[in-house]
Amino acid sequence: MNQPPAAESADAPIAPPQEWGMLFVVLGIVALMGAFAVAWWVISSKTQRGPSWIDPGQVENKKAAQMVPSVGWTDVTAQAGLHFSHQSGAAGKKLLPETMGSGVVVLDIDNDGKQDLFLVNSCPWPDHAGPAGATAGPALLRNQGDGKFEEVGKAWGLDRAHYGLGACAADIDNDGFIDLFVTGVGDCRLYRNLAGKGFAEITTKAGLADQPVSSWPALLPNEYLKYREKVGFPSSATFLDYDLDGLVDLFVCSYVAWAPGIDMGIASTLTGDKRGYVSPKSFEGGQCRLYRNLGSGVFTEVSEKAGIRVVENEGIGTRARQRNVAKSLGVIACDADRDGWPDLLVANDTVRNFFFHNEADPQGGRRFVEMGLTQGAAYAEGQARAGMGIEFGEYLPGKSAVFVANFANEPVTFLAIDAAASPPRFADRALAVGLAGPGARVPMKFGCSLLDFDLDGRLDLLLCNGHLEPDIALVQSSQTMRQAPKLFWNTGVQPRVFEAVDEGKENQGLFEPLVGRGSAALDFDGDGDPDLVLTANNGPCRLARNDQALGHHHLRLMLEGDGKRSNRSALGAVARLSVGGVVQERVVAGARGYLSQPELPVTFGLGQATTIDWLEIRWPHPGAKFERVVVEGIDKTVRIRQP
Ligand SMILES: [Ca+2]
Ligand SMILES: [Ca+2]
Ligand SMILES: [Ca+2]
Ligand SMILES: [Ca+2]
Repeated sequence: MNQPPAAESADAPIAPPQEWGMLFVVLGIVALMGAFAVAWWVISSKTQRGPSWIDPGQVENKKAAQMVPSVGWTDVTAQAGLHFSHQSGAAGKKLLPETMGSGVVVLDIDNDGKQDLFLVNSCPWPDHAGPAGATAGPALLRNQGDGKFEEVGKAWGLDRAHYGLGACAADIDNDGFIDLFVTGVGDCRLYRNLAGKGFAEITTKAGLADQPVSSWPALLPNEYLKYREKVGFPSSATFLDYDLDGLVDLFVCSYVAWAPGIDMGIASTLTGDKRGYVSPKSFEGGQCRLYRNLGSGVFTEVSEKAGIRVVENEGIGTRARQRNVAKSLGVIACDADRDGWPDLLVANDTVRNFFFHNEADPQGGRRFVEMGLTQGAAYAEGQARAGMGIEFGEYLPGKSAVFVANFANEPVTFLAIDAAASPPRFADRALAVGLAGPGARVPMKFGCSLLDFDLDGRLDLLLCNGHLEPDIALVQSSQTMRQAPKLFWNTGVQPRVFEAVDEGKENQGLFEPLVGRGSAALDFDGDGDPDLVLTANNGPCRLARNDQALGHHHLRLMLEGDGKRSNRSALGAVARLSVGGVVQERVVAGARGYLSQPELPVTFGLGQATTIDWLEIRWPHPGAKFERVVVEGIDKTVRIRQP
């Protein structure tokens, strides 16, 4: 840095007292000149370097930034036997669903303690479908425990193709085996796990087949592009037990009011000559759905009654039309105010985000009240952003936040939660915590996952990125179709909590650019550290192995509800662990991020510590309190059943 001239005045000879007045004037002028010089330097260096963005905090947290661990990540996709490649069906028509897929769910299909994978697939449009049966379906990959997965989709009855987007998993009937829900354009599917031996589709039997999320007529190849009846367009979905009756219920996001004919009827261009993908702004909104699990294998829609439908009046007075607001892509169930009842946060694309507060329904049972606007969750910096994936977790001891992955050149939304306020309040502090700088702002973000990759006890943040327009680089210099994922290490130091991890050679297995969409953390190799599976749009998925060798210890918990008071998957359970006097909190939440769900077991990083102070668990049932649990030893996964 240039030394301002003012510094040179320190070398001037000491003046006699009577000349001090004059000296001060001279010093003042010199100091002013110095200040101008510094200002000029700052301005000119900004213009020379191009970016108009200065990332505050980068300097003040320099010490923490220098400590960012580089653990090494290896791309083990091929050697682990993952040969899945997503098929978007894109063939030049530029239909919106092509840009979106797809998600991944981590689940243990056979209760052997090893985490398996379900990768959602889309499919070709009717005019490019080819011979029946030629289209690749989704992939179900069983973890063999030797670092490899075997494809069991066909044997397990999960190989039927459809235009799939997202998925989520939980034990819907409390029989001890995890079940699966898959969203798709006009075709959602619910699969029951047959005692760890296969899946049976029960969409119709469960009452979900005739629902708005599942409407899609048989389409003729030469006519479907003219079809203008609205087609169910769900995206992310999650199971949660919103009324804590021990049965997991189902929340399904809805993107926009879409049909091929509506899409094709809207003019859109990126480069001026060819058709481009239509912005979600050009479509009407959709409506998220909540289905209550009745316990008899049937789900019933309770969206209206439970306050899930969000509308705005278009027009004034009696002639006003109620318009659906939702353009939802991500959902997270989290107990924002820590009253034991799970709330919902929904990331919307180009419109305000929703905060559904779980309250007692005066008519009995539970309901949600959408209060994003009054509680500070709707906007960031007063603006609606293009929200995609959403996450929730503890970023500093005792402090939790909601993270939203947004569009290219928009910061990550970081909503710090004031849980003490009733109802809870949210404040966007992305700038302060380091998630508004270029590394987090420039990429086109879809997936987001919180994971403690270095097992130091603090949750770090992964963003999975990729554009949707193959030609984007022609019109935007900051963008490319394939983009590198970003990983932010949690420094544990305020205000700037997150520092980017170096994308050097030893980390290339993670940071190699892809057209990223979903992301999910899992410990696939059983060594205790979280690995990552990333999905790509119209391309192969990636399994990145975490090669950390920091000597940090861990404790993993596989929680299981009793299936009576609490749901068997323990969705909504909270575990707290104290190590060295610092308390960490982890929640079992179901779906997280974009169209995806990570493993259900929770990981506590213990750093250098070899013993824990205590562990306590709060099971998800009304009036539950934290209860101490004794665990012998560390560096292992412990299965804990609700007593
Ligand atoms: Ca089951
Ligand atoms: Ca329930
Ligand atoms: Ca960490
Ligand atoms: Ca691992």
